[in-house]
Amino acid sequence: MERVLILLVATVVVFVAPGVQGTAHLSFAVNGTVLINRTGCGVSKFCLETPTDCNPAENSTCLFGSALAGTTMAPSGTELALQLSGNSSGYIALGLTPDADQGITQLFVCIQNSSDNGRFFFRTVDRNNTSNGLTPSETRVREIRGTVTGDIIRCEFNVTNVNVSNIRMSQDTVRIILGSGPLDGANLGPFAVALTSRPLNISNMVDTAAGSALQSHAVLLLLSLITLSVLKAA
Ligand SMILES: *[C@@H]1O[C@H](CO)[C@@H](O)[C@H](O)[C@H]1NC(C)=O
Ligand SMILES: *[C@@H]1O[C@H](CO)[C@@H](O)[C@H](O)[C@H]1NC(C)=O
Ligand SMILES: *[C@@H]1O[C@H](CO)[C@@H](O)[C@H](O)[C@H]1NC(C)=O
Ligand SMILES: *[C@@H]1O[C@H](CO)[C@@H](O)[C@H](O)[C@H]1NC(C)=O
Ligand SMILES: *[C@@H]1O[C@H](CO)[C@@H](O)[C@H](O)[C@H]1NC(C)=O
Ligand SMILES: *[C@@H]1O[C@H](CO)[C@@H](O)[C@H](O)[C@H]1NC(C)=O
Ligand SMILES: *[C@@H]1O[C@H](CO)[C@@H](O)[C@H](O)[C@H]1NC(C)=O
Ligand SMILES: *[C@@H]1O[C@H](CO)[C@@H](O)[C@H](O)[C@H]1NC(C)=O
Ligand SMILES: *[C@@H]1O[C@H](CO)[C@@H](O)[C@H](O)[C@H]1NC(C)=O
Ligand SMILES: CC(=O)N[C@H]1CO[C@H](CO)[C@@H](O)[C@@H]1O
Repeated sequence: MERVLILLVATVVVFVAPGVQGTAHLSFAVNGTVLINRTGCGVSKFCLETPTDCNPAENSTCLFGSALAGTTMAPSGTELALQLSGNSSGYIALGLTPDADQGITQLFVCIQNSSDNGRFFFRTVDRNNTSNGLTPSETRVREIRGTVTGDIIRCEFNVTNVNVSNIRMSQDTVRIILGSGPLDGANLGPFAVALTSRPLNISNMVDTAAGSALQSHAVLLLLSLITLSVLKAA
């Protein structure tokens, strides 16, 4: 009986996650297609990239990350759709942290195993701000998709239960960190931060934490009112 169950489970895992490895807190999408581009940047999703404004769909040197916040607030918090694309013979990673210099960063890591034909796999780790040490975390991640083409790693995934409260209480602002590192055998080598975003509102990634989009709407309204009155006066 047990053997049958194990076989069944193994079959399901192989069916759901062809070519990828995972642990219990990770679940992979059936469809491995990964399309990452700038469509919606600054409008529906927040984008962070180096070199400035590079498009991961067009330039393989582009290290790119994006975050899109769901409109419905689940009881456990906002659901984020995250994307990551970059060139590395080891791994690229996107981190969420309230403060890049303090506490802990939740890192989502997309990896290619170059000693196994660039096989894609995925991990979650916590990065210690001070020591830069990486320890495995149990952060739940859903709908993971990943591909490796040459040294270009592309992945996207959904984080359900973004818990920044275990980093610093009662804060709904978050910074996104992008970076990369090598794979040392079975372990992640040191993480090198490439860039860090401004503070973002976690339930609305496109706005800054201070709600500047609201302000810019107000400014636009004001400008159109001024324009109208100038036109009327003329
Ligand atoms: C996978 O997703 C792509 C892009 O959304 C779509 O064109 C394709 O039909 C999907 N394939 C399967 C098997 O669902
Ligand atoms: C851009 O990416 C989105 C998914 O994030 C996809 O639906 C769309 O087809 C892509 N556009 C192009 C031109 O590849
Ligand atoms: C890709 O990015 C590199 C580095 O910024 C730049 O030199 C190159 O012109 C870009 N290529 C394209 C096709 O945009
Ligand atoms: C990609 O990274 C590798 C090292 O991992 C480097 O040799 C190569 O030049 C890079 N390619 C591009 C297009 O940046
Ligand atoms: C991933 O999260 C985004 C943003 O919350 C949501 O719109 C999308 O439906 C989610 N995708 C899946 C497959 O659940
Ligand atoms: C982070 O690393 C420092 C220095 O190694 C250590 O003292 C501290 O306990 C670590 N913090 C956490 C939260 O693991
Ligand atoms: C968030 O993390 C804290 C500390 O690890 C934990 O006590 C709390 O239950 C977590 N919240 C959720 C919604 O998972
Ligand atoms: C990478 O692939 C090699 C060869 O298959 C394997 O021995 C090693 O354990 C893999 N590394 C990881 C982190 O899975
Ligand atoms: C974050 O965005 C949400 C949804 O748009 C909004 O209700 C909230 O007031 C914002 N928080 C801050 C600190 O701007
Ligand atoms: C320099 C710095 O901000 N260190 C912080 C790193 O994170 C630990 C644990 O969260 C804090 O206690 C330190 O103050």
